[in-house]
Amino acid sequence: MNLERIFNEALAVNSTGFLSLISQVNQIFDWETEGKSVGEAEIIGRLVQVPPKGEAVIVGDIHGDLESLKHILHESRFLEKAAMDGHNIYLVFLGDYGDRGEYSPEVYYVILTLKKLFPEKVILLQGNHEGPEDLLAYPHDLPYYMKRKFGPNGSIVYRELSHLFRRFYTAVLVKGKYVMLHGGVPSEASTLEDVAFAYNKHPSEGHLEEILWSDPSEWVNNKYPSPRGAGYLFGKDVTNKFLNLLGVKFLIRGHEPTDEGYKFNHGGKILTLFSRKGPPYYNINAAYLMLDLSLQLKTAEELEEHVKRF
Ligand SMILES: [Mn+2]
Repeated sequence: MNLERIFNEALAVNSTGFLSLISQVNQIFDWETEGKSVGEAEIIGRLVQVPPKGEAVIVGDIHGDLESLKHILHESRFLEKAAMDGHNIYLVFLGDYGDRGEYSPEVYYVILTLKKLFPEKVILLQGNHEGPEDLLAYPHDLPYYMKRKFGPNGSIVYRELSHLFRRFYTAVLVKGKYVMLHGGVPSEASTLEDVAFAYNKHPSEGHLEEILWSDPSEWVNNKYPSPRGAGYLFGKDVTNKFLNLLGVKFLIRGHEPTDEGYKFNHGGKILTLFSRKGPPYYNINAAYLMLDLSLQLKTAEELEEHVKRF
């Protein structure tokens, strides 16, 4: 399967084809259950624990920008590498695949196809645009784009896809090195299980709201209600406590538009990736990360060398 073919399929697919892909990915999530190893990764609740070896391509918000997604997959050579025997490579998406870009259905089609082709290598995280119905980002244009693409069947495709969102993972942990999630630090978390099992509770009662919605701030101690209307702005103290709890050096997240495609916060301990271009953000650059997971990176400068801007 080459890249061109996947993208052409995404443009040409009908509602039956899309529904069949959703059902195949549902089956993959049925196999990837608690306590089970998926390849070399271990599943704890909805946290994926990955051993610190091999390569990882880490992608921030795509928001319906099919061109940027194609660029990242092409430049990173993910498909070729993933098809090579014994080549250890992960492709991690930090969530927010749709909305705010007109190719939202096509982007979901591509990422689900990648999951179907390489279930052990592709990790799909949940963003606030894949959140529960009553805590969903607004505007949420995906249902509109689905109807435009599939006519009346668009609402069925949307319903099935939104059920699938709730099975996406919450976080990735690379032991001793990185934690990856969509938005921010669950400030009251005191164990790894608090993160791994956050999906069990309604976001407003547990940690999921902060994971999906929060943003780091340089001017806040502890936390302050977010102007987004959900989650918090959180300070460096909250970040340090969380990184110590998990025994990792860096938090890698998406969620926030940045002009350069990436930014660091909290003394270089948080890296934000924003991997799409175009309206409504008009950022000059977008970026993703390509990492050798075995490297012992200590400073933001060392991590920054692996950021790919475009
Ligand atoms: Mn977001």
